[in-house]
Amino acid sequence: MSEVEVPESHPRYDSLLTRHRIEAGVEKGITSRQGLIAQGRGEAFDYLLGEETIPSADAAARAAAAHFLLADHPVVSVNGNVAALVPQEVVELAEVTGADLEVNLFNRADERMRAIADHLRDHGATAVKGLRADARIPGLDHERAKVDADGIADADVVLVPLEDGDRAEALGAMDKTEVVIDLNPLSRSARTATVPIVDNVVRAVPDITAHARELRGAERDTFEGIIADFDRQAALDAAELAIREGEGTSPRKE
Ligand code: PTJ
Repeated sequence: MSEVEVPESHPRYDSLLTRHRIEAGVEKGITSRQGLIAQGRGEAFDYLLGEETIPSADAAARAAAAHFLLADHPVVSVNGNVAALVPQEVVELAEVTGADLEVNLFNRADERMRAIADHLRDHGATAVKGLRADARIPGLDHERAKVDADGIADADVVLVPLEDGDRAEALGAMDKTEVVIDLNPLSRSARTATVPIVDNVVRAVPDITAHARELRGAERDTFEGIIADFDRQAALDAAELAIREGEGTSPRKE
């Protein structure tokens, strides 16, 4: 037994653990109640994907790692769901790639911003941005526009997991390279991203880190080659096919 009262051999163990973490996040004031709804939506797509990283998502994670390692200033944007599901993993990704961590919320509240920053520090983060909010993303009229001048506003590459389409488009308009993790290949954020990773954050974030560890120290040409070879439309199409037809996925877990 671990965090949840079911054995790891249970066919729905990963899914139950993920649900439990989101519930615990809500109880701790880290995750919004809307985060529960987002989780349910993501879970449905993940079920259809076979709850595994399909090859096109792994290729996208590798391209994401190459972008991060080539960047002057990469930033990982963290919301309430990400903080609850993968706090340790985003800290590790930031460490391996030299990225900043910035809290950015759709349902922004000072208390929740601080709770998330503290939670990330409890998991080893040394610096967490987002609380200063001294810059704005142009063209957005909701709370997600609030960013740090020396964080997302200054970044050339931004990882935006579980994003809403508005900010994805606004960041794209600022000429930033956007890596999006979203289980829905039809979502506006996935369709806007430079690199859409159609996978669960619980698998995708460690996958980017693993690729970054392997690629660290490689020549610039290697990163540029991986980026040039990645076909974002093919990745979206492969994910949609996998969801519609179970193409390339393991039998779905009941
Ligand atoms: O913490 P906040 O205030 O910033 O709010 C965060 C949420 C997620 C509530 C907010 O951004 C939101 O409402 O998002 P949406 O519009 O519901 O979009 C969430 C997207 O993420 C959907 O396309 C889901 O399929 C997808 N998704 C949900 N869970 C996961 C996921 N994608 C990857 N991994 C997941 N675990």
